[in-house]
Amino acid sequence: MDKKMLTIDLNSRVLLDKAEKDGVETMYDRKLGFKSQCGFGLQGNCCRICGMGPCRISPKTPRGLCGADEHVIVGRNFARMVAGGTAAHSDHARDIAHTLALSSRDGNYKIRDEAKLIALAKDWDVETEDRDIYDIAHEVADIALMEFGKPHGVSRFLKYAPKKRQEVWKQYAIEPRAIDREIATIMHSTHIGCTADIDSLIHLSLRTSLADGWCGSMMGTRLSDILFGTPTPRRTEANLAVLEESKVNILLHGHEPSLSEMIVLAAEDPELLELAKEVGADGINLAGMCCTGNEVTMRHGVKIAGDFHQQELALVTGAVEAMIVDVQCIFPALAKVADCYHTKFVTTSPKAKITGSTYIEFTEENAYEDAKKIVKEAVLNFKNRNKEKVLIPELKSAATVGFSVEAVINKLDNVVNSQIDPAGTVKPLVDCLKSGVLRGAAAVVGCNNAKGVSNEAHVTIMKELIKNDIIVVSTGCGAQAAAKFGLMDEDAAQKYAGKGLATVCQLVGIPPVLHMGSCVDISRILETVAAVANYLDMDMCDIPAVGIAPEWMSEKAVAIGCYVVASGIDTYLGIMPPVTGSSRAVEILCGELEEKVGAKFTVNENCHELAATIISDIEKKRVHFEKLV
Ligand code: NFS
Repeated sequence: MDKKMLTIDLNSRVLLDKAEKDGVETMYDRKLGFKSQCGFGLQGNCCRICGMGPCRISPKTPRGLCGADEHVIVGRNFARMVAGGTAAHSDHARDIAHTLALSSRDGNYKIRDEAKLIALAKDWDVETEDRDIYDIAHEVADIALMEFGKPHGVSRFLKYAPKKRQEVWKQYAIEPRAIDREIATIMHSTHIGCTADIDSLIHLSLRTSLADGWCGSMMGTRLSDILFGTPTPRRTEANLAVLEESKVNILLHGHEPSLSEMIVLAAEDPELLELAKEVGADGINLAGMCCTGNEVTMRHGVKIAGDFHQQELALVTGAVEAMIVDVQCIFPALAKVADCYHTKFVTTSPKAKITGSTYIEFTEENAYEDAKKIVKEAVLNFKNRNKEKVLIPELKSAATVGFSVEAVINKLDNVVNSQIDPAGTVKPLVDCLKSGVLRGAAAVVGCNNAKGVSNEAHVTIMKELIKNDIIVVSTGCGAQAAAKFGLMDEDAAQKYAGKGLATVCQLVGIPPVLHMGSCVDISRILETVAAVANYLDMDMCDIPAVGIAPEWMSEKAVAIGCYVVASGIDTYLGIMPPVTGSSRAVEILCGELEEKVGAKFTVNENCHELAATIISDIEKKRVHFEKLV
C-alpha cells in the first residue's frame, strides 16, 4: 500500500515523499509495518490488571484466572480509559488554577477578563465589593483547587447545566464529587477483586467523565479565559505552508496555555528580535499544533501548522528551529525525527520528559525568563539550518477562529432587532433551529486516528453536515482539519453549505464551521447547548444537537464521549472503542444509556454512512423538538 494514501492532506503527502528521501521514519511507515493489531486488545478483552495475567478471553478460555468474564474485563479497561482522560484534562486545569493563584499586577500572569472572574467569584459566593481584583483571583483559585480534593459535595459547575439535566444526574446518581476522588475511585474499583459488574463499571465511568466535562475541563476553559482573555473572532491561516523560509520557525505543540502564552510574549521581545536579525533571520514565526495551537490561535491568531498526525512531518520540512512541547499528544518519535534535522525538540514539563529531547524546564514562577530562554535556543539554532534540506509545502487555507460562547452570542446580535429583542442571548440561534432554517447543530471534535485515513472522516462528515444545513462547531484536531481544508473561511458557506446555513452565515458573518478551541474547550460547546436548552426551558437531550468524534484516539476522547452522552447529547464515533469483546458493554453504551441519560453512542467506521445516520437522526430528533417548542 502507498503510505501517501493514508492521508488526504496534500502537504502531508509531499512531506511523506521527502521523509522517505531523507531516510526518516514516520507514523505512516510504522502503521504499514504493523501487519495486524492484537485482536484481544482491539476488543478490550485482555486483562493486565494483576500479576496473574495477562488473561486473554476467548470462547475457549472465557474467564480470567480470577474468574472475571469478558464483560468485567472490557468494563474495567474502559473505565480506566475514562479515568486516564479525566486525569489529563483535569490536571491541565489544576495547573491553570495554580497559575491563577500566582497572578499579580506586576507579574507574568495578569487578569485579562475581569468580568468573567467577577461573575465566577459571585457564583462561588466570593466577596467582590471593594476588593482588589487579584485578591478575588487568589480566592477563586483556592476554591477551584479545592474542587480536586474537597471531602464533601459535588462539582460546583453542575449548576450551569439546565435544571432538568441536573435532575437526571441526581436520579441516576452520577453527580461527580471531587475530581481526584472520582479518578481514585475508578482506579480502586477496577483493582483486582473490586467491581465485577459491567453496569456498575459504566455507571462509574459516566460519573468520572462528568468530573471532566462539568468540572475539570470547564474549569480549565474558564480560568484560561480569565487569565489570557476570552477569545474573539480573528483571522489566521492553517497548514504547514504557514512556516516561513526566511524566519526562525518555532512550533508550539502540547496543551497548556500557561507556557504558550509566555512564548508568544517572548517571541515579541525586542532583544530576541534583534538576536534573530543578527543570526540572519527576518524575524520569529510562531505556529501551533494540536491543542496548544488551538489555544494560541483562538486568542492571538497564531497560525495553525497542523494537527496530531502532522507533528513528525512538520519537522521533515527541515525549516523548524524548535518544537516546544509541554504535555499530551506528543509523539516520543519526535526525538528521532528532530535528530535527522537541525531542529531542537524542547520538552518543558516534568510531567512529560522524553528521551532524546532537550529539557528546559518551564515554571510558572519564572515564566517569562524561562520562555525567553527557550525562544533564544530556537533563534540561535537558525544558523544550523541546512538550506538544502528545507522543503515547505505550498498549501494553506485562510480561517476565522476564536468563537467562544460570548463571541458566538456577539455575532448573533448582528441579526437582533433591538426594538423587539434584547441583545446578548441565544435567541437568534434558537429561532433558526425552531424554524428549521438550521436543521441542527453538530460538534465535530477530536483527534486523528491511524486506523483510518488522516482527516478523511473529519472533512467528509463536516462537508455533509453543512450541506444539509447543520451548523458545525469544532475543537481539537478536528478544528485543525476544518481550518486546513478551508471550512472555517467565510466563503466556505457559499461553497459548501445548504441554503439555510449559508444564509445564516452571511447574515451573521460567520463561517459554517466554527472554531471553538482546544479539547478542554468542549466545555464551551456544553455551555452553548445548555444556553439553548435553558432558553427554551428544555433538557439538553431535547435539542437537535449531536457530538461526533470521527477520528478519536486518546483516553481524553473516551472521557469526552462519556460526558457528552451523560449530558444528553447523542455521540457518534468513527472508530470503534475497545469494547466489542463484551456484548453487554455495547448494549449499554449504544442502547440502554438512552433510557437513563437521554443519549447514547453510535459507531460506524464508514464516514459516509456515519454522516447519513447523523443527518437522519437529527431529523428524527427535530420531530420531538418541534413538538416541544
Ligand atoms: Ni484532544 Fe488535544 Fe488532538 Fe486528540 Fe490530542 S491534541 S486534547 S487528544 S490528538 S484532539
